[in-house]
Amino acid sequence: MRFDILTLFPDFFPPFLEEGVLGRAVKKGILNVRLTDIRSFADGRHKVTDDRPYGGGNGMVMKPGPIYQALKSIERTGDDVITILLTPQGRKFNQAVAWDLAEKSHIILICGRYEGVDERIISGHVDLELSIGDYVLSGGETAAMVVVDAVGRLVPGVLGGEKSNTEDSFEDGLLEHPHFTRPRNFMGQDVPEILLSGDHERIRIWRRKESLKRTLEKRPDLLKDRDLGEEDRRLLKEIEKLAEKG
Ligand code: 6GU
Repeated sequence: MRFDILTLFPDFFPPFLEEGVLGRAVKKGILNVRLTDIRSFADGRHKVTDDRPYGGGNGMVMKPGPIYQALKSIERTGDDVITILLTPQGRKFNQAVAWDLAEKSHIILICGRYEGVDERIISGHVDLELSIGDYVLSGGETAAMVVVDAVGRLVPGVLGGEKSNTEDSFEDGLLEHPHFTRPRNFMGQDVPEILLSGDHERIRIWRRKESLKRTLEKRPDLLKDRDLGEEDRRLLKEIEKLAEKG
């Protein structure tokens, strides 16, 4: 999969693209990430990329010209290309959006700055506006990293021999069960006995129940309007009974 990132701050990205799971996928060529400095497409000696808003007001607006020229410089590969603007006004990014994007052959990410991008870029040259949450970032760069990470790891081969992503939090709409590793006793706290039992079926059920319990406690919104299977409904009843007893 190819990503093109259009940004005023290309230097933010290399360390992020060199480490860990993504770094390995980039080295292997499974992910191809290119950086384009929007400023290099600005005119004049001063390479100005923003300007005051028509109509007055605070803040600067990213000029359409440099972004347009930067977009034009990108060779489109494959027939499934999407151009995305990272902006707090966009559709909220989540795991379902990540899966949709993982189907694309080529994703072009434009990093906006908070004050905004000239509307004619959005209306004429952007397929999708994405936000990573309801808070304010000073630019779309960190959001672009979030999207490259979440989408990139869904591309076949990126996770390599490690566990598949199907067990991750959110993949089935629930939070993950707790995890433990050695030592068996840490500062007076023991690993739950059942995890040492070797009884895979009981462990599976215990994990599912913990997963439901956590989701109920921390993210009840994830359980709303969700069709649960018979086992999940039974486990939830048990959880509720335990809670009543206090
Ligand atoms: Cl994509 N950009 C900015 N500037 N702020 C954000 C955001 C994006 N998502 C949440 N806040």
